[in-house]
Amino acid sequence: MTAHDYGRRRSSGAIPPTPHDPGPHPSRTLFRRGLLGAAAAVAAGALLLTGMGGQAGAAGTSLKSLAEAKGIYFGTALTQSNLSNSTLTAVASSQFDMVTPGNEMKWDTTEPSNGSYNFGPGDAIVSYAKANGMRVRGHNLVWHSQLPSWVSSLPTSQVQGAMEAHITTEATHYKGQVYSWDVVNEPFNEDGTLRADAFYNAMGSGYIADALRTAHAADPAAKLYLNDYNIEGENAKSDAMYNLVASLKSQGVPIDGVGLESHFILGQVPSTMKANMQRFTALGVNVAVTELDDRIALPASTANLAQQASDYAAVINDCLGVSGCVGVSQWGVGDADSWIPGTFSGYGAATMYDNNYQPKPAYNASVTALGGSTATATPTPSASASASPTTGPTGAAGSCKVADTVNAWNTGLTENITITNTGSSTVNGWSLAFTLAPGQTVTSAWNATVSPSSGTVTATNLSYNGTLAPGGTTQIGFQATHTGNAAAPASFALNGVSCSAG
Ligand code: 9MR
Repeated sequence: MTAHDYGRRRSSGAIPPTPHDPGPHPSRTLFRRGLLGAAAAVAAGALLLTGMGGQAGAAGTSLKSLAEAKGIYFGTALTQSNLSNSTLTAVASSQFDMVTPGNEMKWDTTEPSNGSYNFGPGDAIVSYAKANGMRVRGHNLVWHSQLPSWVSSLPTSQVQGAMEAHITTEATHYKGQVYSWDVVNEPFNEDGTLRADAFYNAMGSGYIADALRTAHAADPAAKLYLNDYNIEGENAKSDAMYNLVASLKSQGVPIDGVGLESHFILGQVPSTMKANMQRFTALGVNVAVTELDDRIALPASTANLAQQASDYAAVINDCLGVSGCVGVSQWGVGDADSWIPGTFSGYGAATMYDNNYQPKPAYNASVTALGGSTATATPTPSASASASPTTGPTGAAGSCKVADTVNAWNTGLTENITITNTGSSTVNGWSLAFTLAPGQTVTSAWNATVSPSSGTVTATNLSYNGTLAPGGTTQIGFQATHTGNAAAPASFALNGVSCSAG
């Protein structure tokens, strides 16, 4: 297996008939119900979340709050070294509610020599997740890669014992702390045969059922997954996974879900992804998009970023369209921490956030797919620079309207502002002027720059939300301290034209 296999386009030939949509999956219904309270809690906790967020971190438009309102989660992968990057973690904690450790729970880290365990790095990820109200996808227990050489050097008669001990020890250590486990990772070759790795060579195909049973015994509450790449659409490899899951279910082996890694190449999200997910859920298991990214041949053009936005929206819509798709996780937070450039020479820009952790068009498209609203964004290859205002709305006063909401606590507040162009001309670059109540001082803002920090201030568009078509809206916000007066501004003016309220 080479890294270049990830996201390889598969032929859609020789596809078996797709089972019908199974309708609402019981576990999904339960999940949705269980989250109603959680979604309300997130809304109530808006101040906290925006305080940690910074850019594009408004709770009202965060990926996680929108996802939770739809009954799914939105996750990311984090490595231990990511935790010391405060720009990265500000985005992670404000936007995502599920964490997959990038490397810290893999065998080479957790049991580098036989019987000698190291859970420190994995524990650090779990602590971060807990501190930020996020759940954890345990990743992973059994995998041919990042496997210490002592395992593959064992006599075949000792591999089963080593595998069971590893699973039992790790799953027991994290019992009650992980939402799910990728129990077996990437078991298949591209043609749908099982990989002849140390586990298969020692135990044959039965190692998979044995691993699942062992994990279930150690942590009966964890959702147990098989995870693989190039099984997103219908093809020989996903057929093999389908047949394996059907067989495991018929034998009563504990399996709860299938993870579709989803390392895509730009423009190649399979058209059969939704139907493929539906056939898995019809077997009585959940599915999840576990490692989403969408790589682009660099440099990424405006058109590439627009295509990536459409790819992200397609994946999210596919998940939302399948009862039993429990969530979507991106592999990494932003382009700067993505594995892609290090593995696929000449490729990158594979995530929703650019190298400076500014949201890209794929972020806006994801928000929209989740039912939120963002700017009428013009995709741009460089999402970090501010554009300067150029022309304002033509026409008289009343060609803009502004709705704002203040959430205040004793010494602080957050304010979310929705700007709508009610005129008949496109606004290309805008600044919104308003006066803060005495004692209010802006400490951070999202989707706009705000300056100065008190008195009469101006919020200016960023590069990705400067264009407002007629009827178009954009949402911005800021966090401020106050000294007792948390009142909203009395009026707003867009490019010098005063706006109506609403
Ligand atoms: O993101 C991980 C990267 O840091 C490692 O170098 C790499 C080594 O295999 O594994 C990456 O994560 C992989 C994940 O565990 C399984 N699916 C593919 C991911 C990307 O390689």
